Formats: sequence, C-alpha cells, structure tokens
Amino acid sequence: MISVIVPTYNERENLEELFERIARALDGREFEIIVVDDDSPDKTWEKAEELAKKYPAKVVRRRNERGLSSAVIRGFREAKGEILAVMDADLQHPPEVLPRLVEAIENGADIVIASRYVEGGKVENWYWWRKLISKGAIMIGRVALPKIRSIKDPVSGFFALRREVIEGVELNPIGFKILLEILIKGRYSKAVEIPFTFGLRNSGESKLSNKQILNYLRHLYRLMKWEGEIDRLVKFSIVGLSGVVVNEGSLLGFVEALGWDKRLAVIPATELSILNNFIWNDLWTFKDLKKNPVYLRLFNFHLAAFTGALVQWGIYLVLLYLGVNYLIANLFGIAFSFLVRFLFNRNITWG
Ligand SMILES: Nc1nc2c(ncn2[C@@H]2O[C@H](COP(=O)(O)OP(=O)(O)OP(=O)(O)O)[C@@H](O)[C@H]2O)c(=O)[nH]1
Ligand SMILES: [Mg+2]
Repeated sequence: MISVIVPTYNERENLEELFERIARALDGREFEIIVVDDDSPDKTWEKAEELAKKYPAKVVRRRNERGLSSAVIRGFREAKGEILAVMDADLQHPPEVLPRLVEAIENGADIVIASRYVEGGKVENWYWWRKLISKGAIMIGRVALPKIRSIKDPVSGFFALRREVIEGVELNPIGFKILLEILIKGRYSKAVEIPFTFGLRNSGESKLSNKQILNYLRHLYRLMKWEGEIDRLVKFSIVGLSGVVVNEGSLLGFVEALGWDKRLAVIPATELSILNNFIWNDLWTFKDLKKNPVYLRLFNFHLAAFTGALVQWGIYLVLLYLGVNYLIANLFGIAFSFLVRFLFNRNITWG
C-alpha cells in the first residue's frame, strides 16, 4: 500500500483536483491520502474531510502546531503503507509522477526524489533570482554535507521512500526541508532521482518567506554537526594553527642556527608545515576517510595548499584594487583560503 502524505495550509481550493488526479494516477493500486492540516483559516481540513467520503483519505487537523516538516513527520506516523510518498497540495507536484516514484521503489530504490535539477527536470516560470537562490542553496548544502553530494535536488518536497528508511529514526521537525533531514539521517542504500517539471502554484499563496533562508542555513549547520563535519572543521583549524608554529619555528632554526638565507629558508619551512599538517589531518581530522593511496593524498594536500595560496593572493589583489586596507584584504584572503583548502581536502584529498 502507498500512503501519500500532503501537508496543507490554506489549500482548500486545490484539494479537489489534487485528490482526483492522485486517484487517477494511482488507479489499480492500493493507496491512502493523508492530509495534515494545521487548522487552516480557510478550513482546508473541512474540505479534506468532505473529500474523504469519496476517496481513501485520512485527515489530521493539528490545532496547536505549525510547520511543514513536523506536519510531514506526523503524516509518517499516521501512514499505514509500506511506501510513503510526500507531495505539496498546490499541484506544483503533478500527481501523474507518483506511479514513476512507486515503480522506482519497486525496482529496488529506497528513496526516490522527484527532481527539478536532473536531466529532463525543470522549473516553470521562476524569476532568475529565485532560481539562483534555489540553486545556490542546494550547492551550499551539497558542499557542506558530502553524504548528499551526488544528489541534485536534496531539498525537493516531492519524494517517496520505503517505510524502513525512517522507522526508528529521530527526525528533527524544525525547518522546511524534511528530505534533507531524511537523506542525512535515514537508513537507506539507494537513493535515485527522476526528473519532473515543477509547475506553477494552482491557487492560494506561497508560505515560503525570507526567514526560510536563514532557517535553511541553521538546518545545514545542525546536520553538519550531526555528521561530524563541524568537528572536522575544528580539527582542521587546530592543525592549521600547529602548522603556523612549525613554520615559524623551523624558519627561526634555519636562519638562526643554520645561518640559511632568509629569502630561501621560508620555502623549506613552509614545506615542513605542510607535511606537519598533512600528518595530523591524516591521523586525526580525516582518519576515517583514507580511501586514496597515501602518495595521492599527499599530492592532493599540496595541491590544496597551492590552490589556497593562489586564492588568498587573488582575493588580496582584488580587494586592494577595490581600495580595501591591505591588512583587512589579507584577512579575507586567509579566510577564503582556509575554506577552499578545507573543502578541497574534505572532498578530494580525503573524499
Ligand atoms: N501542515 C502544514 N503545511 C504547510 C505549512 N507550510 C506550508 N505547508 C504546505 O506545504 C506545501 C509547500 O508549501 P508552499 O507554500 O507551496 O511552498 P513552495 O512550493 O516552496 O512555494 P510556492 O512555489 O510559492 O508555492 C503546500 O502544500 C503548503 O500548503 C505548515 O506550516 N503546515
Ligand atoms: Mg508550492
């Protein structure tokens, strides 16, 4: 059996067509529709209850709670199916895609995402800035959370999964992007994406606000913490600081004890600090991620250091050109170089 979970808030006008199209799309299969409505002022729940006389549906009217993710989680709890699907009520998620989601699960996938950003998928009539924000947000998410790196639309609100994926998993109900939460915390081995066209909202108003952007970043931070990525960042910083000590200390030794030329001694001193950082990162920061052979890790680590230096220098020059104070310009350069080196090493050297 398939449970189609539909969170709603003021979607009264969309329900009739939604139910009808879901029923037509899933004709011949056993299904139920679960509407989780947060006591909408337009009485969406009332309309849903009326439709439940005609269609296999269950209506949950939550009086004291609000929130998209928590509504979906509630829907999961109420659902009886082995396959759980989630979709919006406003018909931006065409019900006709549902059979393809179900088939993908029957063919062995644990999670199937109806995706706007795989080949063949698209978004209709969005202003360029909304596309930019959407794509940018996804890119940040994929970089911040290597586990979902291969997924093109990890924030889609339209997806299906096997019940086992979320059973016994503690999902955090905060935020708008429940799929992200599931992709990080769920128990699954195969997640696939199928393309679809995200259409225009049929009727009613968007609940998406600017607040959601900040919310999304907070959600990412929490998931990074859960994944241990924040720990890695901290370790990487500590190792970086130890590298500064090694660099300065060996430079001092080369110049004062060995009498080397100051202009050249900085090169072996830098190399020593790179080796120092490599060893500690290899033994500590990324100790669980040694997939590449050691010579490749060492080579990539040098490449990261070099790339970071170039980025630092580039940003420094650009900011100087823009009239920024040179010390502040350098600080920005250092910060970006740090980020670039961390991401390079996390995703490539130990990726
Ligand atoms: N139960 C519940 N449902 C919600 C809540 N907020 C949004 N929804 C529903 O979640 C779905 C997605 O919300 P939308 O406002 O359509 O978000 P969106 O599709 O990103 O934005 P638009 O493109 O403007 O429609 C819709 O079915 C909403 O009714 C909420 O707080 N509680
Ligand atoms: Mg919508």
